[in-house]
Amino acid sequence: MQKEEHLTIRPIRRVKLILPALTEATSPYWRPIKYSLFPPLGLATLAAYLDPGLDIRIVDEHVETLGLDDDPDLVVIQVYITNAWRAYRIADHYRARGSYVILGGLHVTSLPEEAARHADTIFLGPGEDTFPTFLKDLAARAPHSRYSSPVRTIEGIPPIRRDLIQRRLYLVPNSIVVSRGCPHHCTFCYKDAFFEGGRTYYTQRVDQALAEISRLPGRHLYFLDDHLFGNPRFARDLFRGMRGMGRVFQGAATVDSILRDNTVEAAAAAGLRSLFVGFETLSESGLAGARKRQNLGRSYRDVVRRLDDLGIMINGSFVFGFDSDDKDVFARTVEWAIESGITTATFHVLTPYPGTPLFSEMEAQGRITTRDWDLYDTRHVVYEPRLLAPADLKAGYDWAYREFYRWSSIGRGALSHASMKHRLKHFAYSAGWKKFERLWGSVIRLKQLTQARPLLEAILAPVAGTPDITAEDAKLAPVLPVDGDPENPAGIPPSVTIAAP
Ligand code: B12
Ligand code: SF4
Repeated sequence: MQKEEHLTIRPIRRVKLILPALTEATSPYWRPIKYSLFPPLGLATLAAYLDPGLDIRIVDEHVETLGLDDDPDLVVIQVYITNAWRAYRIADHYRARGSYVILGGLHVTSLPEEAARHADTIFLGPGEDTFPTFLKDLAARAPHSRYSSPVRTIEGIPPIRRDLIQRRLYLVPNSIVVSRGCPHHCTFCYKDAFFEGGRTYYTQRVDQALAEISRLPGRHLYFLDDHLFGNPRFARDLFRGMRGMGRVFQGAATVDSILRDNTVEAAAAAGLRSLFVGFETLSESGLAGARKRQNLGRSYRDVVRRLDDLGIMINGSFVFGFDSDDKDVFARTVEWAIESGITTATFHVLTPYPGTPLFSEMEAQGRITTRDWDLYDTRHVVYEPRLLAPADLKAGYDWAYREFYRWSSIGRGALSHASMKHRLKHFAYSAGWKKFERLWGSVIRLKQLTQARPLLEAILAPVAGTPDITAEDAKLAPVLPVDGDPENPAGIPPSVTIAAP
């Protein structure tokens, strides 16, 4: 549908791209270091489509104050579920001042009608095709009120406008994504709703990904891909290309992709030093209910051992509140994580995001207890659990964090590794992440995160004997066939993943 009020659109000279802060920013859960990790990569990706001659600003409200008394001609706002209310308030404000306001991102895609009330134009799905189309329509003074992304590719996209990112405000300015989506379909995950109507998993070209990596200064990289090993051929070619670049990096992959072939060895040889792994639950029926087939029947012990042998630290993701979870789930999970030597753990309360199969199921069963999106942060209980009272689920979740990050637990976890160096790294990384909140707060206030980066790189230095597999090994690694998934013509093995970071 075309906008009726298009004649009132101002000529576009000043563009403001905003990542609003979640309401949590003022709550006791606020952890400054968590929100000073990564810059707004999605907005910097979109900025690359704007005429570089324009006055363009990216404002990330997590790390800087958002001034509201300016008059940009175009305001671009990224909406996650937890920042939705804040995003709408900012949008309403700028519309009242005559700016042309557009909203996009995950939450807009899940609930377009809700978002449309606060925007001149909304965007569903990824923006690499729709945003440039919109810019052309806007220049012709005929923008539509809604764009849905029909084309799914990130091949040949313009270089991300990293120059618009204030690197010194982030511990990890070198975040990067070389793929979009994931080959799997867990019922609680955002991704099928977000990528509906097109491919739900696709990668960059290897040469372009390597070019993007070589543009990044320094040593440390963080791949934010949902599943870095999602396409093993792509992953191994990428890691082969990265060898010799002197990088250390972190990323996320699934349980089965770690056990499947030697992609993980190729990654280690290229500089992988810590991996986010979506274990989610130790319960087979929990996994089956979440359609996390990729984890089913896999040995979590073998995953831990394999990563440990490669000197790769593990950030384990765990979800509480599946229908099979009872009061014992917290102690069972935390004990397993500590004694297995998981370096850092990310716990979540199961959260049914709108648009997901989990949300539809729960809604149909009348189990959704609130639609206050501020509470959909994986720390609050927003539905009626089966075998637990909501208060017990919340208390168990809080207990799990406290217990896992006790000094004694950190010590016990560290001691589970064979090498002294790995023990020390475990201790430093785990304690550094959770035990020095006030110190991080001061470093951030003094804008000294750049000084902390070498420390992070030192902790991520290789443990003795990181394997050095040859390019030939990587090429010959087996690629398992896939059972006729029409979304998976490249033969990507069925694997698992990752919930929210
Ligand atoms: C990095 C990250 C974070 C970082 C920082 C985010 C940042 N600075 O951007 C940190 C650690 C702070 C974080 C925190 C949280 N996160 Co987070 N995070 C991610 C992650 C892993 C990557 C985001 C990213 O950079 N993607 C790559 C870029 C290129 O894509 P993009 O940002 O989506 O942008 C594209 C499109 O969305 C679109 N687009 C976006 N905005 C707009 C606007 C317009 C106008 C247009 C045209 C297009 C458009 O165009 C872009 C290019 O295609 C995603 C998972 C994922 N794969 O996206 C989860 C994810 C976004 N996080 C999620 C959640 C739940 C959280 C937390 C609530 C979790 C928690 N318990 O702490 C918090 C709260 C965050 C908040 N501010 O509200 C969920 C969101 C679910 C939802 N329905 O909204 C996700 C999807 C993870 C998941 N699997 O569930 N997160
Ligand atoms: S494996 Fe992870 S990213 Fe993929 S669908 Fe499942 S939860 Fe989502």
